Amino acid sequence: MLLSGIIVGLFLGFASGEDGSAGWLRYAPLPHASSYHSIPSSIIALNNTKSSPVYTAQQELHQGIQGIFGKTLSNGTSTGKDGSIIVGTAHAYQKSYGDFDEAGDIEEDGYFLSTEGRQVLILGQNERGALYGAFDYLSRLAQGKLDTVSYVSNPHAPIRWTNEWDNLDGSIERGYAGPSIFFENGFVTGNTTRVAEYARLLASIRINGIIVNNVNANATLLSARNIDGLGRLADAMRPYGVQLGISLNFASPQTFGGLNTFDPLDPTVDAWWANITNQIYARIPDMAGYLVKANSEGQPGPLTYNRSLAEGANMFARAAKPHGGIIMFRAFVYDNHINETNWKADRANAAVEFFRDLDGKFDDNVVVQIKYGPIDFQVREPASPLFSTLRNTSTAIELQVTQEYLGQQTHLVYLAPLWKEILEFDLQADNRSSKVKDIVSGERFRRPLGGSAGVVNVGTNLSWLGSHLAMSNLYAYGLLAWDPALDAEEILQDWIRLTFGHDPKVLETITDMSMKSWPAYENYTGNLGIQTLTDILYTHFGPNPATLDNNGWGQWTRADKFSIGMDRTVKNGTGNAGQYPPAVANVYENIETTPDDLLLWFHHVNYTHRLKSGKTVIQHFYDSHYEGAATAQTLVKQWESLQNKIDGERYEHVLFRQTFQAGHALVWRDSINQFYHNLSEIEDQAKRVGNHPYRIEAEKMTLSGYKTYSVNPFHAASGTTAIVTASNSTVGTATTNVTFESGTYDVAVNYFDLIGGKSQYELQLNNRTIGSWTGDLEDKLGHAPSIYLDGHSATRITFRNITVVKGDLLKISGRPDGIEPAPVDYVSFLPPGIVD
Ligand code: GCV
Repeated sequence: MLLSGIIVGLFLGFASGEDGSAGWLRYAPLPHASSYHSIPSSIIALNNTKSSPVYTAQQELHQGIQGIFGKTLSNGTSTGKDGSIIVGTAHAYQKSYGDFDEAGDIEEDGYFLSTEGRQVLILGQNERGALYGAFDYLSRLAQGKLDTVSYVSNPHAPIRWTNEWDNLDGSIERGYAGPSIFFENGFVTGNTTRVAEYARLLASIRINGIIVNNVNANATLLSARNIDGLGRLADAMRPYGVQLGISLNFASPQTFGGLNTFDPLDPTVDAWWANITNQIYARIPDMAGYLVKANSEGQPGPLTYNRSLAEGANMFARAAKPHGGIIMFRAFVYDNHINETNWKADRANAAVEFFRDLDGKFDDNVVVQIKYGPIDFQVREPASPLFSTLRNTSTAIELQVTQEYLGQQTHLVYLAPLWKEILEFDLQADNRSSKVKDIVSGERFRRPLGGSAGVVNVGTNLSWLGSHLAMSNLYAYGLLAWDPALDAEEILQDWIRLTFGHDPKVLETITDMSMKSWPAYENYTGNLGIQTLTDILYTHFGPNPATLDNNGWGQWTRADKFSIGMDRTVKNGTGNAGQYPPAVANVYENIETTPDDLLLWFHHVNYTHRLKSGKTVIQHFYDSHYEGAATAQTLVKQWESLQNKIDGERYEHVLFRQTFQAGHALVWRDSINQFYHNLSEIEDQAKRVGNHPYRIEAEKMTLSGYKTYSVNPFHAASGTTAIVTASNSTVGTATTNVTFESGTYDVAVNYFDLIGGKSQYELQLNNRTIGSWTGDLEDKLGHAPSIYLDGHSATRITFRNITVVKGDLLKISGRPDGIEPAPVDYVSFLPPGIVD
């Protein structure tokens, strides 16, 4: 073994502040680095062309070993290979040194890594594979995994892409980390530094393609200036083996090209696409391909001309084929004007209905890209039945790293366990093992192409995703795209060691926080398969269950006074269960065999229906919202236990978000419980819902310059009412005498923080200032903000350990700003251990 050493008492040093821009590629010094012997002394790179991923690998190895061990390596020569790291393609190695046993086992993009003997061998099937091997080796070193290894690693699937929903004006649809790194003011950005850094991060998790612009695509991307700009992006990414791809607007020949049609069977349209594709490939010969969203959510497509979706996809396929380009054609096609009064109508049926008859009709360079569930990145969905419907078509799974419906990076939700449930789900096509992961790899139905697309939406924020902890999702996405059999917790722990160091307490704490984060979020947002009960008509962030119904979007819950859930059975409902192969269909058709966590996805039941746990549906709703929100409170304490073990900058950043999450989880809990309590009129057996003994409602205080305000939706405010300043220029005050017993309390204020103003608040007890703050969360959090008092803007600030004397005068002063009228909902006096 070339490297040896014993790791004792691993405590990693860190810089006093880290901005997160290095992600997991920090190459922080390994504790006791000097005790390691036999660190390689040189690197032999088998290609020294600067744009080559092998050259990049060499640079990365220099940087990594310098950082981890403080050792400067020399560039070796092919003759003196003892003590060297040899990195390059297997082919180049064979030319210089002769054959090696594993050569035949390495597949496209794969690599061989060996630390046996007197050299380290990192040999890729291609140059990109060599770079992946170098990153893998460095990851092992950085984690102190210094055991001798010798293995081949091959990808599970050839397509491992990210999708970025970046608009040309620099905004990002469903992006929560600042503006685009790719575009600004209608054009490709002039500065590609961050693009190269992003490609580096992605290469280290073996992602090989990025679609750089929004699927809701702007045709002006195809201007000569932008094509040249795309070329610069591709140039920046090429040394990392990451290929560029773009989203296309189906109507481009007409809206941008000046033709009078975009009919895919019109020869002039065909010629137009061939011509523009040739121009793009002339600038970017290794472009990955195109992504197309057609006839979905108002986007143009072939259906306008009564052409099939396959005819539309194949038009692009013909244009890209001579260049080796791939067409990712999205299955996210549905009618968003369906009618809820029709019991049989169901958006979840759309993908299979649109694509079923097209199976086998796509050209062989087309891949149908399918969102993991039948609706849209909800907190829980069953696997899309389209995966098992398309047997003669290549498919890919679309996952979302950006947390559109999952807290928008202000709530910690580690997503690998969710993705694993889908990837490992066995659709049992033809009663044979048909796991989603093996379908999208191409293996199950013997398709030549397949893989994954992860919607990431990084921004210019130095932390990439706006939250340091959210980066575990990007890391996990890449590793699962490479090997979906990996364990979600093991992936997480590698990421933690690389991102935060080796302290066992740090490892244990962030593991625990992350692993319970998805169940907690599901518990306080939407459980039993009812979907994330967010506001689907506005920002997709806070609670608003009523918005899921009574509109054409088809994310219905069908909740009424007595019952809830979508009946998707064949015998009585929309028939969606029947879209699955029989073995799975039978499970979902039958209420007894449907797992509780998908009960309301497939069945419409009374609130008093008993779950397998013996609880009623409504009591389960109440209880799990309380449980989930309680877990969110513990995340703050867990994070605080890491103070001094994490650098100050990242510690404070995460603490701020965890504190926000804890407050917003309470907003979710109370809002959802209040909504269903109001609708069903069924009491919470534990008498918690609507009963808050530690609160003082702002509207019950003595108001001066403040007035009461009925919040919409009603359940977003405690007692349905808040207070707002009477004008947008006068300070308001709300006062009352505290009736709680004297003692020490955490004093929490729930208020609403709107975009469009930065109100200032002061909280006093007997003219003693307890705290003051500004309503400026829109600057501190990247989530989509709201201009209303609602479940998105509702938030909490807490002042801890306040000495209170019964009868003290409580006073809140609010200075409005802009459109924000310093809104306040309530004040809680929380005895130790109570959260209300
Ligand atoms: C890019 C959902 C999102 C949209 C997104 C769309 C899609 O509807 O809310 O923002 O558009 O999915 O995936 O195309």
